[in-house]
Amino acid sequence: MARKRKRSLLEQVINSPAEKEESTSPKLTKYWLQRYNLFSRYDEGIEMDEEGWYSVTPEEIAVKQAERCCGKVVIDCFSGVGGNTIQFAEVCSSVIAIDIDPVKVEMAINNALVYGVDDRVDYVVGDFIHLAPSLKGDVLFLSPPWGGPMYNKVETYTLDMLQPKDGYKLFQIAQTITPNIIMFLPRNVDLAQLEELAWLSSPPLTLEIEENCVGGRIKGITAYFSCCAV
Ligand code: MGP
Ligand code: SAH
Repeated sequence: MARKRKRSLLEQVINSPAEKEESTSPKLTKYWLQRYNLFSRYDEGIEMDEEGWYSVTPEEIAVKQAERCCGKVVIDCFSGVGGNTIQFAEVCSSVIAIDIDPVKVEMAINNALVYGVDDRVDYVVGDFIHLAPSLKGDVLFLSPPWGGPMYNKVETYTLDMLQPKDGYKLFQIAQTITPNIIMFLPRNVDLAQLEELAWLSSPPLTLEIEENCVGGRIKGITAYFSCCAV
């Protein structure tokens, strides 16, 4: 009996999506080791793919970002496997979660179910750039692709390196929806460029910059733009 239980536990570990990712892609090991920082409920059935592993916002950071949006309608424009979407859904009135990759959206739906918040999220598979003219919300959250885990190989990360459009263009599109814009960016981002985004806006926007740490290590920078307090 004991031996049988041991074998089935081993099978569970080998068959779990995390172990599959880890075994096929050793470069993801460092993210897998941080899995409970990414999702505290990781063991309850969280699903990830390669880009999800290196892009998901750690839960502690996502909670903090969401606290700033209590009661609002938030558009999570690059929602990935749902690290931010879940935390927005916990405290916001509703969330529109957009991702261009249908596999990510399936995973995000599964992950929101794990956290029991799926009923407060509307999922859209699509390109944020094309969808923008039809979107309405109080706060826009942008955590776009940074160009992969090599983003930190340059000393200063400039906004033109963001994808799928450069940061200036993304910001311009975002402003057609709301002035309340939150961007999650690399820790080596050019802060002067963020200030430029704020004061070049008409009317100029307020900007608050937050350094986001987990376990004493900086993971990213959050920029909160607003015409008034978000
Ligand atoms: P990291 O620098 O790849 O990991 O990403 P870590 O563990 O800090 O590596 P170290 O060896 O430098 O200590 C740090 C965090 O940035 C990740 O947990 C993600 O939240 C975020 N992140 C990383 N990338 C490559 C992206 C991205 O392309 N898009 C978004 N939105 N977030 C990213
Ligand atoms: N904040 C997310 C991670 C986002 S990673 C989390 O915590 O899980 C960036 C995401 O942007 C990827 O999932 C990628 O599929 C998506 N993406 C890339 N181009 C896009 C576009 N044009 N429109 C919408 N999503 C896009």
